[in-house]
Amino acid sequence: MITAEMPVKFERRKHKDDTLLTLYKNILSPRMIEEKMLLLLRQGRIAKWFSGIGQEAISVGVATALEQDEYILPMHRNLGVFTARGIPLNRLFSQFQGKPGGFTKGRDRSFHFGTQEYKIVGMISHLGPQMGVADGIALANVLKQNKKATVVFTGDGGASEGDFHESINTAAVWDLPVIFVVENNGYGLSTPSNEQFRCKQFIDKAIGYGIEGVQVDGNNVLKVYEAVKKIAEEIRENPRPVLLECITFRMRGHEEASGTKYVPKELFDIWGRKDPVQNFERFLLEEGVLTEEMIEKLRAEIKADIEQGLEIAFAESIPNPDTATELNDMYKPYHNNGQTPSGSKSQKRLIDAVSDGMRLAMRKHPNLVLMGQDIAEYGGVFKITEGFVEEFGKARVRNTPLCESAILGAGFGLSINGYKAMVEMQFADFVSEGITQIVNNLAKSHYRWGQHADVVVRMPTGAQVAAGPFHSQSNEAWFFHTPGLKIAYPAFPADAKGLLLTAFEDPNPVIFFEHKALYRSITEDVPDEYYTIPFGKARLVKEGNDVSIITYGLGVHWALEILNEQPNISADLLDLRTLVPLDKEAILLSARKTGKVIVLHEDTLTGGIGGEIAAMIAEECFECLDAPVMREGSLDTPVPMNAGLETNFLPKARFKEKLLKLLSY
Ligand SMILES: Cc1ncc(C[n+]2csc(CCOP(=O)(O)OP(=O)(O)O)c2C)c(N)n1
Repeated sequence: MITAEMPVKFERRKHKDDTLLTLYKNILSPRMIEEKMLLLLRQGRIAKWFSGIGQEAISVGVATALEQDEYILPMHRNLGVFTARGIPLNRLFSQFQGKPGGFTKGRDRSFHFGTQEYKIVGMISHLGPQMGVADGIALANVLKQNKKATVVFTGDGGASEGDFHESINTAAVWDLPVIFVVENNGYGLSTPSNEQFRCKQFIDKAIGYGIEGVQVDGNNVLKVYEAVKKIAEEIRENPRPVLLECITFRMRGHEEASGTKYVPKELFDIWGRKDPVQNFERFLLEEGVLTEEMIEKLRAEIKADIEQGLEIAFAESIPNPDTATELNDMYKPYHNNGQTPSGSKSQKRLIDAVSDGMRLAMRKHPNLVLMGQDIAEYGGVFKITEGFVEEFGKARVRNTPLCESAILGAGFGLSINGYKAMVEMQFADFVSEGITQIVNNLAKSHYRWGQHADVVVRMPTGAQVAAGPFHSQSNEAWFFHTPGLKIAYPAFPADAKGLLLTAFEDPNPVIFFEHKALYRSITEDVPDEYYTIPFGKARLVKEGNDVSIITYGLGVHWALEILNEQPNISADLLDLRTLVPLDKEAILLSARKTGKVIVLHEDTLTGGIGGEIAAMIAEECFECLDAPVMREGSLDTPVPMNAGLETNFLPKARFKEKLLKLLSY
């Protein structure tokens, strides 16, 4: 095991001068930028800084060893990745300052950005989710058979997150060519290693995943470079993940404002002697590769570059915020008018329509990959993908290990690398295991750095199946409240097929709800051909004058049942079909016509979508209302299993009462 006491030892081997000088230049640059940043910080000219001083050999060794078009997923101490990839400094500095010349239009901070141009996918603050994204990027490379490696970084602290386990395990099972670089720097914020993990070293963890683990001196740029070069060469040819542990030390605080009081002073002395830049410089001088004059010249060049970059970035003005641009940038532009199918139709249950839609989508989009637990030979727990492996093969119809976060992350990674992904949640309830990937990665990336997430998350949802609190939840409101997602929730088989095909065409993330109680209970004629139904267009299932019932999913069928029982009620029954985008126009049109509105949903009442719709109606057409907008939803409890309790929980009976109350208002 490499320890703090061991000196940094370089071996020349067969490295050419050019290689050594490139490494030197690449490692000197981030050090000099950081020194400048610390100065600017003290002058109050920049706000926050996460320092990678002392760890530069890792970023630089990795980025220099890889091919320029291989994806790197760095973290917050990897400035050297960005500089070694050749990003112009003015753009980096603009990014650090939240200026438009950066990569996020001022929307995200220092290293929180990606760029397809430089094949870098920057982090989200949550750290671990990066690793699942790397899996997806690597999977796309495997499917393209392009012999590319991918590198993702994590700190030792981040490695305590479940994502570390999920992603490495998935990469192992799928033989994905990913190098998981663990920067073991002794601390996660203030928490020392012995309070973070119990193993002696991270390469021991590799054994548990059945993969190779390699440990290197993370302060030795040559060792990191050699290790990455060798591993990358191997895994390009023979795809598999490798865990690369780099032993290093964080020479400054977690971020500059947080200080280093909790770190014993002697550690700084020991590691100060192992400085990755000075030691490498000394070695190159001894080898005669570098001279003092060359160092001076190079330093002057880098300094001039930094000054020039800063000048441009500081001079850049920040335009006034434009609300329309902010909102428009939430999604990659996509428009769909839908088609009216004219060919043959066959009777289909909702489940058959979903299956049919997915099969047609797989035929239409050769870059669409399906992922989910037990979806391959077994056909999924609802048998929706039965027979898919035979037609599309196992590469595109993938059983996943039991891990939602890594797979949702992989969906995003596939999208970054040119694919479309479908992730099936075995039950919508289980999405909570992968929530960060949806609400922080899929939903936010287009707004943050212009990267769309072409991922459909299929969600078998809902109650009335006596399945208890963890197989029955309605959780659409979790996503409704998250800008950046689209949400479809069909109530009929033909809608399910058309909306699903739209979801696969749309390059944005779509959360697609399928009600389990409707899977096999509703049958109708469904067009056999390929067709799409535009999002954001509600459907008037019944037309009337006295009241508007606004609902979706199972609620549509409850309302229909009651209206069929009571033909004297003249109601508009509006099935929203998609919750995001929401068909405001149709809602308001109906509300204005009838003057009485009730919103019904299966989800629990408090904080449900009904509240939003009721508020919108109150705000926009108060004058045309003859009664307060009413809502009915499930009780504010978990979904109980016992059928009697479940019926009591669900809003159907209460809805009927409330509807009659509203009519008599
Ligand atoms: C999910 C999550 N929890 C907590 C944090 C706050 N946080 C940011 S960095 C950090 C420590 C990370 O330590 P490590 O992964 O070892 O990286 P290092 O900072 O040492 O490079 C913590 C706790 C976070 N960003 N995300």
